[in-house]
Amino acid sequence: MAKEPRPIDELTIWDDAKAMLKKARREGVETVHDRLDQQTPHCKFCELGTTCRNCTMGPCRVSEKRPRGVCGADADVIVARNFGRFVTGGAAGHSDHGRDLIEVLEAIVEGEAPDYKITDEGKLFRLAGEVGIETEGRELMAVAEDLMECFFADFGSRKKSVSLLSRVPEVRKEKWAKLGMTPRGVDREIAEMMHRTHMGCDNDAPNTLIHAARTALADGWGGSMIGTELSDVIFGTPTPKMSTANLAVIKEDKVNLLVHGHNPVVSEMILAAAREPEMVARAKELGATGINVAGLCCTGNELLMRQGIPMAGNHLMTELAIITGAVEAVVVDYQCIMPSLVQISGCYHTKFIDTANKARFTGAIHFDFQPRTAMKQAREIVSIAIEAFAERDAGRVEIPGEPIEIMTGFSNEAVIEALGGTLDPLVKAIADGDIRGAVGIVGCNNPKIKHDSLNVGLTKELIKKDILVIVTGCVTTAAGKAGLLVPEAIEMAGPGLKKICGALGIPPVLHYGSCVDNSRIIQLCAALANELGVDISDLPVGASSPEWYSEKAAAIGLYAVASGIYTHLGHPPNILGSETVTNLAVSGLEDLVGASFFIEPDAVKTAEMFDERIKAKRKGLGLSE
Ligand code: NFS
Ligand code: SF4
Repeated sequence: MAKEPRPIDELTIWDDAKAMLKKARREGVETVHDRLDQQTPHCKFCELGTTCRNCTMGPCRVSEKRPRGVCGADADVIVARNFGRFVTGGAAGHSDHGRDLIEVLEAIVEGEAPDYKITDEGKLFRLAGEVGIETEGRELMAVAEDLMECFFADFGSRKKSVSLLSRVPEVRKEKWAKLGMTPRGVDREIAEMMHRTHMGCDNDAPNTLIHAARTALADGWGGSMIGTELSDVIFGTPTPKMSTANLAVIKEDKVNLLVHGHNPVVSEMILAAAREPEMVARAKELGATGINVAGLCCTGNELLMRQGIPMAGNHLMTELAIITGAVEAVVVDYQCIMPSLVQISGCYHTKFIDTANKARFTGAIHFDFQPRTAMKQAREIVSIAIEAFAERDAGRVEIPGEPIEIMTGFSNEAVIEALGGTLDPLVKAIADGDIRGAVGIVGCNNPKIKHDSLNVGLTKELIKKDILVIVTGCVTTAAGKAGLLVPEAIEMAGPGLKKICGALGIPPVLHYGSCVDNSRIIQLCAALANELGVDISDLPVGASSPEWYSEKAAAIGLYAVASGIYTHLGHPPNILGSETVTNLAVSGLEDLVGASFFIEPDAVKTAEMFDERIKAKRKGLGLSE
């Protein structure tokens, strides 16, 4: 018998989402929430992490009654292997995205990418200097070529450590070296994890977890960081600007094109094509007043940070955006794109267009998007969106609410510039206790958690306690819709943050970019630690992914912890079937790397935990409250 659907009020905190969920039910459109209902209760073994499918002597499910798989692996080994592969999936996703940026840089250097250029030359030279490339008196393209080679080599097997470890405090690097946690090459760590977790290899759970941390570090200080830095080089380093968020950024009178996925290589070109006068003219011929490019998820964050495009929504809004009936096209690259979007697009006039050979969707219009032909392909894609406007059924259009203002564009470069060129004012504000500490709230939505309730709840609790919040990824839209990303949000903050952010004219919650841009946060932590001459684990900082769902979020969480940052998760990964693994994650890692995970589903309690931690760290640094 089919279950009763859960009441819409329990699914999300947002009015725009509720309106579209009602419309979905009215129009018989199935959403992620309906499918979660169909899938629950989940398999207990899988939830605990105690299922193994790594060979065909199995699959095996271990429990107290049957404690070992056919090969003899126990729960500790199985859980550690599963978690190791889970984290590795995330590291692979981020890092392969990073590699795509290196390939665009390569195409620029070789003159094979006429539509892309090096936008931030200064940053390219700075980066080259950081990784030991000679820059003095050299041509831009010669340096770019060396940088490209250096970053490609970071993926391989010939280095002792990835190059941007140059940013990490020495004490931290020594810790990693001692533990065998130094990330050597991105692809190497990923491949080694697959090797270790083959039947009959790494059968010691803590040892597997150390390598999981090494793989995650290869993502954070390698693949992701390269992704962020080269995106800045190619598309420009973000600077503060205003924009808007929620479903009302979709415009009834315009051709609406949503970009979804992660890679700015695609979405930047789509935006450029949509801004061309010929394109706009054609849209007007069909009765629209223009073309509106809006963002979903992380590629939305990329364009928001650099170009100020509006954000239609985060992960759990992606289906609902199409349900407005006003979206002409959804253009995707890869990651976090629910395959259900193809079916939902099919319920409306919406064209679903995929652009990556490594992320194809059955039923989609496919483009093999290449740097060499990018602009030509982008024009074709935008044209498909424009022509779809004629097919829109006005009777089915419903766009809820009004857009909310947000401030974006806080790269480290922009922050340091706003501070007058150095970190000193930030250090002083922390020392004075105006900013008691900082927490990065990052990551996803998960239909198991009331949409954005924790993302927003935790952010509000922390700023009340004068803890600066930095957001990326899907938390961005959450914070934005809650009115937390504007300077006026200081009214919701404690007195210290109110004073400092008020003086600088910035919000108490800073938007730092997409999920790969979490590398900006660890870079800032490293810079602060270096400035103070301490380890990252000595800083009054934390990280949180309250509503996480993805392998990438697990990789981010683990590289944060391994970098020395105390990290909160709103719900546990599938590791609870092993006491060894669970204990290591929530306490044992503290002894090894000076930080651990903590799991807490309540926003107020989580904020208290961070408060305690920050108090202790401030004390450790000799700072008063
Ligand atoms: Ni991050 Fe971006 Fe969103 Fe989560 Fe997905 S879009 S990489 S994984 S869901 S924040
Ligand atoms: Fe079972 Fe061992 Fe094979 Fe896993 S590796 S499926 S536990 S026999």
